[in-house]
Amino acid sequence: MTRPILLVVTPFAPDALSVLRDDFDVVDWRTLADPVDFLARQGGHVTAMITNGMAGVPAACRDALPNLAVIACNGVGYDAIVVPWATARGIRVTNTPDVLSADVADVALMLALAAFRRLPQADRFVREGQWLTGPFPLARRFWGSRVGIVGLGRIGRLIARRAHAFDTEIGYNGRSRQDVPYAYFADVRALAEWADVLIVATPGGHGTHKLVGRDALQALGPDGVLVNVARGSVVDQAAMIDALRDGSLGAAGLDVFEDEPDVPAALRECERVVLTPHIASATMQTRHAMAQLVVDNLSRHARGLPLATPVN
Ligand code: 8YV
Repeated sequence: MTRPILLVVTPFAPDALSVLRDDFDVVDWRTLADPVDFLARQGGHVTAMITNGMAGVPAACRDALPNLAVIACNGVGYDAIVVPWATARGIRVTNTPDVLSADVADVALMLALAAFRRLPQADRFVREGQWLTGPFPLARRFWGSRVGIVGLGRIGRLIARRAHAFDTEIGYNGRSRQDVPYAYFADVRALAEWADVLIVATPGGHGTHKLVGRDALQALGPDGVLVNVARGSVVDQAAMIDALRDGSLGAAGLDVFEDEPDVPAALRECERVVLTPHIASATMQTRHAMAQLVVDNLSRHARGLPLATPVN
């Protein structure tokens, strides 16, 4: 009997994959010599897929996998997966919430602190021997600042908790007011106007596309700092580059970008930004927990058990 195929679209921990070989033949989409030929010959045997929230389901696969039954997203964000499309075809979608929230919150604070205190510039200053010629210029302090969080979900709440420990004032924007002791702003621009640092922690996708636009960036102002640990799509990247260039935005700490891993030269060359390569969840412990959750969901699906973290 032909075994069901698990199609792996994005990088995934090899040891976690080996567990899934009990239930599936595993095929790595990225190493297929002839994907069109694979889909024509074997597409009907693919019942499961591992992808992430940026890659989603490859366009070539969309009408070529008639028996696809489950898509496991290795990440909390599933913006590139068209969930209504999956639901209409009876395809289950799962993600990896909670296990990564604290790591992402850590990186949000790390980027905020690094941008305020100019950590990369200070590091270069020492390495390049510039310290011998005089002291490093004074920076702005982070503690006591006003922290505006865009999206007070699981990750946003942990960012707030960490920011609180730095004696900051906390405000947030989201679809609705929550029962929390932080100031609510129904409008992102108003939050940006109030805040010293705007931390973006909202899901990506259509609903939040360029939610932080030119007006919000201008409102944040020449001393303002933007931090993004969500998705590049949530911020108007071109407007952000303009504002950093002309000084109408003070600084930025960015883990995510519009077209990653392609980061525009204007950002790579900008002195006012701290850049990290989408590493917010990238610790050994968290990536292990995420992989376990993906495996758990797929194993449960293969056995007809309720999914651990269903999206639809
Ligand atoms: C991962 C992420 O980098 O969870 C998310 O939405 O963007 C990150 O945790 C990504 O999913 C890696 O597969």
